[in-house]
Amino acid sequence: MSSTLGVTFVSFLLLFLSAIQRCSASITVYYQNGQTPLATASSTASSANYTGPIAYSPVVLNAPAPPGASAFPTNFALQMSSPVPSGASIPQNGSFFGFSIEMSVVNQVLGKNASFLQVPFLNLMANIQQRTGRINIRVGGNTQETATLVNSTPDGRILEKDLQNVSNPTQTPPLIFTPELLYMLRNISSLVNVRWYLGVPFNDTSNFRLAIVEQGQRILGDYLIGLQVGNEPDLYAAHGHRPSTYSPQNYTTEFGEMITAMTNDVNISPHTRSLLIGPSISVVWTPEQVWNTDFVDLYSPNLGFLAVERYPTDNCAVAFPGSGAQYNDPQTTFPTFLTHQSGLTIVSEYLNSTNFAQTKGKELLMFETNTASCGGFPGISDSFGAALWGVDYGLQMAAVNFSGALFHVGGQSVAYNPFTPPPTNQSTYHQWTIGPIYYSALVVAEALGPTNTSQVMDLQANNNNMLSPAYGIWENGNLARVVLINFVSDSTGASDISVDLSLANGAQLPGQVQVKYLSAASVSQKGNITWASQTYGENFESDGRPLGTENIETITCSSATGSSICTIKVPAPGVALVFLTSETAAAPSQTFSTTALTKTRNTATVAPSVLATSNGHSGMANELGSTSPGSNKNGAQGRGALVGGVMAMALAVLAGWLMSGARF
Ligand SMILES: *[C@@H]1O[C@H](CO)[C@@H](O)[C@H](O)[C@H]1NC(C)=O
Ligand SMILES: *[C@@H]1O[C@H](CO)[C@@H](O)[C@H](O)[C@H]1NC(C)=O
Ligand SMILES: *[C@@H]1O[C@H](CO)[C@@H](O)[C@H](O)[C@H]1NC(C)=O
Ligand SMILES: *[C@@H]1O[C@H](CO)[C@@H](O)[C@H](O)[C@H]1NC(C)=O
Ligand SMILES: *[C@@H]1O[C@H](CO)[C@@H](O)[C@H](O)[C@H]1NC(C)=O
Ligand SMILES: *[C@@H]1O[C@H](CO)[C@@H](O)[C@H](O)[C@H]1NC(C)=O
Ligand SMILES: *[C@@H]1O[C@H](CO)[C@@H](O)[C@H](O)[C@H]1NC(C)=O
Ligand SMILES: *[C@@H]1O[C@H](CO)[C@@H](O)[C@H](O)[C@H]1NC(C)=O
Ligand SMILES: *[C@@H]1O[C@H](CO)[C@@H](O)[C@H](O)[C@H]1NC(C)=O
Ligand SMILES: *[C@@H]1O[C@H](CO)[C@@H](O)[C@H](O)[C@H]1NC(C)=O
Ligand SMILES: *[C@@H]1O[C@H](CO)[C@@H](O)[C@H](O)[C@H]1NC(C)=O
Ligand SMILES: CC(=O)N[C@H]1CO[C@H](CO)[C@@H](O)[C@@H]1O
Repeated sequence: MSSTLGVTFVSFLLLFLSAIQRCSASITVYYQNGQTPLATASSTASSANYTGPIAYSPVVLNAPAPPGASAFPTNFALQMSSPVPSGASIPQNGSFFGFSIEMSVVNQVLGKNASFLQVPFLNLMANIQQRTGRINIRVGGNTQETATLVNSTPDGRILEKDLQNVSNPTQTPPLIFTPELLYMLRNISSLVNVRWYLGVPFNDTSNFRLAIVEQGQRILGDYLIGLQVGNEPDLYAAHGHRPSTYSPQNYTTEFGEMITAMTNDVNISPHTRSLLIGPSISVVWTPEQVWNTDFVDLYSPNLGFLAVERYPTDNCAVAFPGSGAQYNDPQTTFPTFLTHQSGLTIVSEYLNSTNFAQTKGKELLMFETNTASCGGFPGISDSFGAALWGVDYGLQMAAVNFSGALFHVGGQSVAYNPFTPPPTNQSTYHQWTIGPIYYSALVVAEALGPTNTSQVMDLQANNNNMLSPAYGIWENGNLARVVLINFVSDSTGASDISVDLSLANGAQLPGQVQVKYLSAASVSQKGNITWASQTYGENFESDGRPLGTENIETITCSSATGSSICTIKVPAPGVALVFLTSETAAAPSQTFSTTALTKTRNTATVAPSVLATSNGHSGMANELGSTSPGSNKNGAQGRGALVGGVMAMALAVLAGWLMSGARF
């Protein structure tokens, strides 16, 4: 980064600090995924004196001490099978790792309306599309249940919250939204290949509001891939949405009522009726309790996907003081995320269900997840440790036959967002904040790749040491990549691991392999995470494009003993993605070679190449631009010609997404 940007950034910081000082001391928490009965809607940030939005909390925790050499062997061998070993997962789609966006914040995250899209969001999705061909996103959450599609809103916005009419203990405000919201999703899909899951309101089974289904079908067409019926129905009773006796059988019965209502609606096609998703339960019921109501056999033709939702822990005691929730201390909770055990524990309750789904010919999705419900933990959810956790947990879900996982985006009042737009009234001088989970998404996207054939297996590496997990990825039936994770934080280098990779049965690794690293100095670091040396910076620094030059390392393997061994180092902390085939050299990346222009000062640039290759076509040049001011490779100062599809994006840009840091 140039010093100019440094100076500019200091001025951002000053503005930000003064903005914080003007902020009120309490933060209203409306967008949470509340996992427990909740009593109040307000809270203060947990950090001692910080009162700004939780999404930008400055809390930094202490990294756990390294375990020491006896507990953590740092040099180990990993011998793998070249053909797919038994126990590997079902073939996974490249789009396995997706996002869930709370319905109430789509007008912050996606755009203001169908012609004013958030360019940083488009860029973030384009980065992933490069690697996987497509991205699956769910729009929904607690706020979907009472949402109502209306023709227009009084002030012309696409989405409004009726804060006066909060009627339940989760403090979830009813939403009204217009068809423009769906056009906005459709317009996004014409620029980047995002497919959408929507939620159907389920608060009122005597009067289903199916307009979102009718309009979703009409407006989104093939970009509509699923319709969630009921969000965490096992919490309905606790949240006062159903009587306390509400049971899995009641849910199954109501699901059938929904199908009947859809069948009776001439505006809903049989195909659309086959996209339903359930039971999306949290932790109060077990999946088996629902399966045992015959849910899947009864509704099989209508079930597009099966789903569950899960957060490993919660921060409800802080988000909702007085709720009676147990307080989880962030510092003592931090190590529970810095271990392979976290993912293993979460998936353990679903192993029977992923098997069950296979026997029924269905795919099981983790429909909403993240580090911790009720906003996550500042210091954990926004740290590099969460990026490592997201990679391990994401791959673990893939390894045990989940078919997709959606990481939740909750807005300014949560710490776990993969990406956060600036507060609305700071959008003229602040950019987006890219969180650790977005980096996890990039790593998992590249680990799985775009072929939809990747089979994943937990290699139980290092004698199944919980601090150094590894996964093998077989593509088209052959070992293609290995992911090595080091959860330990140790700046001395003493806990860096060194892994001797080799193939079983006399098969030979190539003479050299390529490696991409996910890095930061410590598991507690916030911001400046790098993936193959590129970063999205710190709070408020990103327009959605990676900064810096991509660096893929080449490791020469040794064949001294007759069988080739590739020794891969993984720093403590870090992740290494090792590409074992020559096809690797084309490791996906993205070129932003041209710049869409606008007259507006500080306008985000867009990548015409993204448009040119949108909707599933990857394979761009293996070169990345830089967004640093002064670099004309990719800066916003260009006056490039507008060609073809660029026009569409230019409209979005002209509509005025402002970013700082670029100069004219
Ligand atoms: C931005 O909006 C918030 C919430 O409405 C307010 O508390 C804060 O003072 C505003 N900040 C600025 C810089 O206007
Ligand atoms: C933070 O708040 C505590 C009281 O809660 C106070 O004692 C301390 O001085 C404050 N620190 C700063 C830096 O303002
Ligand atoms: C879309 O939103 C932008 C920004 O708020 C606004 O200027 C524009 O008028 C809106 N367009 C429509 C068609 O509502
Ligand atoms: C369901 O939500 C809608 C919209 O908020 C509301 O009008 C309706 O009264 C609710 N129905 C029930 C049974 O809660
Ligand atoms: C749940 O099912 C029981 C048994 O069929 C029934 O008596 C009860 O009314 C149902 N409750 C709801 C909320 O549908
Ligand atoms: C697995 O799920 C099926 C279907 O619900 C159930 O019948 C079976 O008992 C479960 N097995 C275990 C070990 O939980
Ligand atoms: C995942 O599915 C594959 C294919 O059916 C199976 O071999 C493997 O054992 C399953 N893994 C788990 C953890 O259930
Ligand atoms: C994965 O892709 C296949 C088509 O290639 C599709 O049928 C399936 O539904 C996809 N699964 C998910 C979870 O997107
Ligand atoms: C992968 O699956 C998606 C659906 O999930 C499909 O759209 C895409 O064409 C598939 N890609 C390949 C290479 O088969
Ligand atoms: C992030 O990187 C910038 C630019 O290199 C540097 O000024 C800043 O101190 C870094 N912050 C952290 C937390 O490493
Ligand atoms: C976006 O949606 C609007 C409908 O609101 C449509 O008129 C317009 O053509 C779309 N724009 C693009 C770029 O697809
Ligand atoms: C739909 C609804 O319940 N609207 C109510 C929202 O709250 C205001 C103020 O209390 C009432 O006047 C509305 O009737």
